[in-house]
Amino acid sequence: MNTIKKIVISAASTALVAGMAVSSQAAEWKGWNIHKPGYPNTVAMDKFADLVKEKTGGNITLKMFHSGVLGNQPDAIEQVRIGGLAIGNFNLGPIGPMAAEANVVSLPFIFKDMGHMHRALDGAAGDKISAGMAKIGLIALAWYDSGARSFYNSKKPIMVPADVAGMKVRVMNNELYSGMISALGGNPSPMAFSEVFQSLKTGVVDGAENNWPSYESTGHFEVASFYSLSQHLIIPECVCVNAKAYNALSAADQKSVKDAARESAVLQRDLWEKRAISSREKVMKAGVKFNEIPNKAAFQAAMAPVHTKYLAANPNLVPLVELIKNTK
Ligand code: GTR
Repeated sequence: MNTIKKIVISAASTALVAGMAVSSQAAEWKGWNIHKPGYPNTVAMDKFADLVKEKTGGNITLKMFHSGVLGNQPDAIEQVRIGGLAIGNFNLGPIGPMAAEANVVSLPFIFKDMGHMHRALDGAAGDKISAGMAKIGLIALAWYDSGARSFYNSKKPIMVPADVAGMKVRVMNNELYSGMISALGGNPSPMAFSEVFQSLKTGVVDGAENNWPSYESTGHFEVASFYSLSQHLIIPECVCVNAKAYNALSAADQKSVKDAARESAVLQRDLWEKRAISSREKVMKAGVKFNEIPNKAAFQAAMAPVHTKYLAANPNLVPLVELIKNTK
């Protein structure tokens, strides 16, 4: 064996030994979160980190990075998939283009209300969605709430679908959302969350859509003061872990991590309910011009082609959509 080969082999075996040593030592995980301090998800993810350390007896420590400082959401999802990051609190919206089963929650009006979404996600449909996410390297440890998303803009109240016609509306990265805005005659503009404030302010877009807490925490209400209660999307969120990192844990540590995520979800859902009310109150006090939508069925009908087109292209997802619709 020549010297170079020997050096390479001995370096490789040293690395292997080092790798084994690392896996039997404490693991240090990094976690991604898009929201600011004080937001329900931020508080819950910090709690999750504390619980992970406590329940695994320090075998795993999780350092959370909030406010999207580690990058935008689609990139962070990719990072957790490939293991550059261990953990993320993700909205299922931007996961949908990567995991077909997860995309069904992004069909407008698929859930009747929050209760329906909870029953579906905590039941058989949730299991199928989790299985689809596992196939792309993401283990969903628990589901967080994200309320219902409604339209807001800087121009006028949206009362009927035709009011969206001609409006430039920011959407998250997912063709279903672009299709949804196009179905209303608007111009969809997929964009990272962090860019929306400036884009609304400078008129690059006229509007966007989100739940009360995000509308408030981002300051979007200051630059887009018409909020119209369309509630067209109820998208759950996950606490997701890189599959390899999770599968490498002992059964006991896996259980601890899962239990920690579930406990944090109980806290998140409770904080969410309160924050949805306080955020709404805050923006209303600040002078937001709010309107209910008298005929939501008109929006549902206008967006129906999004379902038809998607299911025609993905017939294998029809049973999952039916399962969700039939969840009592
Ligand atoms: C929020 C959600 C974020 C992000 C954001 C957006 O409601 O919690 O994860 O998806 O919406 O619109 O980009």
